[in-house]
Amino acid sequence: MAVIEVNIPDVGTDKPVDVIEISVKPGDKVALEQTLIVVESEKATVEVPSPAAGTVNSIALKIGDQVTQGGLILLLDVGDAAVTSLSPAPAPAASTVPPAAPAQPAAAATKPAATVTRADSARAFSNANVHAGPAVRKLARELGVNLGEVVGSGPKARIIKDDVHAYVKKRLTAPAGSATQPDLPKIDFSKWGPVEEQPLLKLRRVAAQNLHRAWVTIPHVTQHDEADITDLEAFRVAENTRQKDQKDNAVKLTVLAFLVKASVMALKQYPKFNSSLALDGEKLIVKNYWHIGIAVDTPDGLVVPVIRDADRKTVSDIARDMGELSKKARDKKLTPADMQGATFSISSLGGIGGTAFTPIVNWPEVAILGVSKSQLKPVWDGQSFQPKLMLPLSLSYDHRVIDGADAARFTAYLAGLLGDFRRLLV
Ligand code: CAO
Repeated sequence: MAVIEVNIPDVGTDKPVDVIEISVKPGDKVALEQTLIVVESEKATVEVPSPAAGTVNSIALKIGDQVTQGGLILLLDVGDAAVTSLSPAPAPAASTVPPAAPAQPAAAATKPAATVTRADSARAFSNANVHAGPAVRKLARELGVNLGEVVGSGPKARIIKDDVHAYVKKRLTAPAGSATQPDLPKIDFSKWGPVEEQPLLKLRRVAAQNLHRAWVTIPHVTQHDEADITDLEAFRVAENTRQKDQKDNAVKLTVLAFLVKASVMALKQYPKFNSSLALDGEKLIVKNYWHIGIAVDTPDGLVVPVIRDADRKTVSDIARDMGELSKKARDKKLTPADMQGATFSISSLGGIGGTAFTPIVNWPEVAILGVSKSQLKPVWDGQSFQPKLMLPLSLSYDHRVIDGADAARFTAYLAGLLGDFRRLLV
């Protein structure tokens, strides 16, 4: 009987590496090249194969140990073999090997570590720097799972096979077309204090899904600008007073109604903002109708009813439509048809406050206008500062469709229209 020492081979670094898995136990019979342990450096996970067939006599390491080349791994009873000490050639962990990589040649006792595949090997994603053993890595490779997205439930957050299966199941059962949530660890908040669980209403869940999908699929940029609405506001207030004095059923002209009208004119001037990107990404569908979605805040969540054919309506018509739609929204009486077909949306927080925000584009639209609270500001007219009522505009857009310069032109044009509202009449 001959017992040999099996030592840590050259794993491509002089620094200590962590033992992250011990794949055998004393008494196990191992075959030539069967994995004995797995070590992990900053750059790669490396399986250390057995340099000979035999029976594990004793193991000199435990998980978490830091080891360097030459350190003892285990004693192996190899029967009548003549050798007394072997450093096996390391094999890269299964998942770090590109699928088409040729098999490594059989181990030689002091083979250099040229066979170690680094974490940056040619794969769409690398599973090298995750905490998982070879069997789990193999399973992940077979299923095409990016272990970086899997949360480990084993000791020290180690990924086990059940975690991979649970991840695949979750991906397969996600609603079609929904954006998948990254796999986040479940947190027990009650560890730190009392909590209560409140179920989310369907409306809020659907809105969350839509917002998430838009956020992850659209490269968003927000262009900020200001419009001088001093004259517009003076006109609006005077007109509301005049109408109220004249008729009982006068419609209140809102800032938002003027914004809808001005936006339609800007959309006509810059038609790309009134388009959708085809799913294949190869064409733009430019719409020759102007239906404007208005974000309405309700106790159950955000809804976006649509003012149809806003180009054919007066500011009073738009104000009336908006009043009816927001009432319907708050009374939960909106139908799906009321919320479909918008070509551009406006989200106004002006009645509440704030100086700017970044609205999320309401896919399949390509832009959305955010409006914050107007403020009286000193504006230099070339000779002196004048008090001007400035309205903050925040235009978020899909950068695949719209360039920054286009967005700056759009908001400047819009600000110009609001600054001289007579242009809305022509
Ligand atoms: N700056 C300053 N004041 C403004 C303003 C602005 N931009 N816009 C409105 N106001 C004032 C109005 O003058 C009005 O004041 P008075 O009551 O003194 O006349 C008050 O705010 C309410 O305005 P309004 O009745 O015209 O309503 P609105 O047009 O601001 O808003 C609606 C209507 C449906 C858009 C709004 O109720 C709403 O739901 N807003 C929230 C939308 C939202 O949640 N967006 C976020 C989406 S992203 O999460």
